Amino acid sequence: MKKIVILISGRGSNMEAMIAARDAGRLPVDIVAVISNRPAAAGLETAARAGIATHYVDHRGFAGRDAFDAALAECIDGFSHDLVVLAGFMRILTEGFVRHYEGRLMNIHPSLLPAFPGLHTHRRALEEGVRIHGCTVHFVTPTLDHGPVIVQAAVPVLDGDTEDSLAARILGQEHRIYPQAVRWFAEDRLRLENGRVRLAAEPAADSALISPGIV
Ligand code: NHR
Ligand code: GAR
Repeated sequence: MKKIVILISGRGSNMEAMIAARDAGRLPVDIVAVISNRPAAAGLETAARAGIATHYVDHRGFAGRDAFDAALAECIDGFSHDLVVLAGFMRILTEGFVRHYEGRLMNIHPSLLPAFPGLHTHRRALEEGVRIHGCTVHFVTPTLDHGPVIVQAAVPVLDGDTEDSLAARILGQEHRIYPQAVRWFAEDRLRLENGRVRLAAEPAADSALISPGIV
């Protein structure tokens, strides 16, 4: 079973969706740790209540991004793991950090990338008057919010929407697609080819029952 470390900064509802999916048998992973850059993140308590190891590495205690990222990597690498999942993690990561986890670092971003990289995506979508908005799970690369797309979900922007109503509609989709993307990783079905993510077909249900040479 693959092991994952989840990085959060706040509420942690995407983390909770993964815990729920794991508990329901829909996400075959060990969640070995939840780490926050904010000591007061509500998600740390949720994770601890679920019996998961929690840590924080407070970015305010470091002179710069390199020093923070080094301490964060040390904390992460203290746990044996296969994948690092950014779930509402709010610090931009240095190139060195990202390279260290290349191909095993995922993020969920609250827009249909490449539209609206960066912060305040719902406000900007409303300002631009787009009719379709959404969320994207991608592998993280050094260029912010530009890594290969794994899966996206779209929602309509409705008349009268506010930042909050739009965020809530999209969050419902985040909770659906992020556990799905992590499940594909856990099943070894994601491959990078020429900078694009390929999803391998689901193995046939009975393939594990047939051993080569035994008929
Ligand atoms: N790091 C790299 N190198 N590449 C990515 O694609 C990353 C990343 C770090 C985080 C998540 C991202 C998002 O989904 C993410 C993707 C934070 C900021 C930001 O501006 C922007 C995008 C994302 C996360 N953070 C401010 C900073 O100075 C702090 C903001 C705050 O603390 O509230 O780091 O949107
Ligand atoms: C989510 O909408 C996530 O996509 C977004 O923050 C929210 C976190 O919610 N991420 C970013 O904006 C990253 N910069 P959660 O803590 O309840 O999962």
